[in-house]
Amino acid sequence: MVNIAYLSIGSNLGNRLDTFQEAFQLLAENPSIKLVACSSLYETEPIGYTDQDCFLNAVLKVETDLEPEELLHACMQIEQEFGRKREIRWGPRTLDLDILLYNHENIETEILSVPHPRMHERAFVIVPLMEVDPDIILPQMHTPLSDLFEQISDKEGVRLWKAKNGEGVFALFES
Ligand code: A4P
Ligand code: MG
Repeated sequence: MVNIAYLSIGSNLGNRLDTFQEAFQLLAENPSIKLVACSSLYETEPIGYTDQDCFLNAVLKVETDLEPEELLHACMQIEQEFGRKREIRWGPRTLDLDILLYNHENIETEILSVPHPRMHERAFVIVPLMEVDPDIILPQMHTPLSDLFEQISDKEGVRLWKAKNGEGVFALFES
C-alpha cells in the first residue's frame, strides 16, 4: 500500500471501548487499508462544546491504497455503522473518525481538509499522535509535535485511560 495516513478516533456515547474495537475491526476488514500502529487510549475532557461526557480518543496509523476522499468515505461509512447522528457541531458522538494527515499532503476540497485544521491545537490529538510517531512534522509547519504540545493550554484534560500492552494494533483489547 502506497500511502500513509493518520486517523483520529473519538467516542463519548455508548460503550466507547466496544465501539473502538469494532471500528478497528471494520477498518482492518477493508482490503485497501492496513492498520500499522495505534496509540494508547486516552480519556479526554470535551473541547468546543463542553456540556457532554468525556471522550475516549486515540490515533491510528494506516497504510492505504485509497485516495484521500475515498478514505474519508470509508471512515464515514464506519461512523454510520454506529448510528452516528450529526446534531450539534462538536457535540456527543458514538464514533468520530477523522483524517489527520495523508502522506505529507495539503488537501483542500469541498469535503476534506488535511491536515485536519484544528489538530495542532488539540491535546487529545497531539498526545496520542506523539506516542505513535514522535518525529512527525506537520506539512507547512516547522514545529515539532513536542513544541505544539507545549503551546496547548488544555493538556491537563487528557489522561491515559488504557495503556497499550503489546505490539499489535489490537493489543489494546487483549487481556
Ligand atoms: N471534513 C473536512 N476535513 C476532514 C477531515 N480531515 N477528516 C469534513 C474528517 N472529516 C473532514 O465532520 C464535518 C465534516 O468535516 C465532514 O462532513 C467532512 O466532510 P463531522 O464528523 O460530521 O462533524 P464534527 O466532527 O462535529 O465536526 P468537526 O468540525 O470535524 O469537529 P472536530 O473538529 O473533529 O471536533 N473533544 C474531545 N475531548 N475529543 C474529541 O474527539 N471531538 C470534537 C469534534 C469536538 N470536541 C472533542 C472531540
Ligand atoms: Mg469528524
